[in-house]
Amino acid sequence: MTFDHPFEEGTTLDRFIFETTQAHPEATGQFATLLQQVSLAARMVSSRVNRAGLAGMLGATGEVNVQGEFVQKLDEYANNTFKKALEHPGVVAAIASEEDERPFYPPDRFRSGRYVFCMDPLDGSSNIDVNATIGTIFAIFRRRSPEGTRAGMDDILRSGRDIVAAGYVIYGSGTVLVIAAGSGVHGFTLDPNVGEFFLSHPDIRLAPSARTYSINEGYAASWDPRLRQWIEGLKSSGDGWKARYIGSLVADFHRNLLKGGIFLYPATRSSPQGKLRLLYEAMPLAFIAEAAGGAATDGHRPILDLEATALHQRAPLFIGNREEVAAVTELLSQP
Ligand code: AHM
Ligand code: MG
Repeated sequence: MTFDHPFEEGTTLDRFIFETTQAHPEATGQFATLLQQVSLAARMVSSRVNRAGLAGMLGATGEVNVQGEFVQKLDEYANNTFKKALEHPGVVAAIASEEDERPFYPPDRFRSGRYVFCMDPLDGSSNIDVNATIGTIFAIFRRRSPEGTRAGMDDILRSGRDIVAAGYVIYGSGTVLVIAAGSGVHGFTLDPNVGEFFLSHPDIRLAPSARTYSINEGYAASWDPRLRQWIEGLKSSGDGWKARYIGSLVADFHRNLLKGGIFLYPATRSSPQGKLRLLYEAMPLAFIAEAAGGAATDGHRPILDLEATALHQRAPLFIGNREEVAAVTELLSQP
């Protein structure tokens, strides 16, 4: 999707969606509705994340909270909220979620729409208890089977090149929604008083050079020795490299996207395929990285060239500035 005039800061997400989809007369409105529902779910999760400490205290005893609802774990809440927002308007055919073993299909009373939504509803779950930044990551595919019929695995297990849009929401000191839908990468910040996202980061391009590396160095002993050497090289280069690792992929990626950097989650001895999931962590962020002028590989091939063969498949991930991603990939691809 492209548009022929730049958006100004302060444009609402709603207006952005309206203008970008209106430029496509063939659009049915499903994509616009899908994004609006994503925005709604993100605002609901954001609100819950901000109250989590309180809700958690009351919920720890298995009590009901002040609203009389049973307190759910935040990741379950996020999972259910996104599914609830997306199941009824006739825009999705299937939802694949990190939280669900099997895909979710909209109940028969709703129309099965055009898009497949793959998500990690609350990434960085180990950060929940300590109030550090967490987020939602998603990729959107167009289904292969006809609309109105029940979708199947064939609609979900796809090549990263089939992604039509991807995005993430970070719930940090502010809530930011970043979206790539074919017209560049744009970031919107939630104004909690208005309850709307406003364009705050138009046309994000990766900073031209990287000086931040993000990797869990606690596992260094079990990395490929060539990777260990490469990281040691950065540290001893005197070029001003900094290590930054939040332990929330979405937050580490966001920082590197805005400031320049490389995030690495390599294979380790105990996880030969790394830890991160291909369909709803690596692929969407790879789509965004490429759209912002960066790159992402599994150490051998571009992430977007991979084909998912299982819902919860893992892949090593090297993502960020092109030059650094290319250097690591070249290194690891050697026999
Ligand atoms: P999650 O989806 O269960 O939260 O796990 C994925 C998270 C990523 O956000 C993060 O990059 C990674 O796990 C951190 O793992 P580690 O603690 O092994 O460094
Ligand atoms: Mg995750």
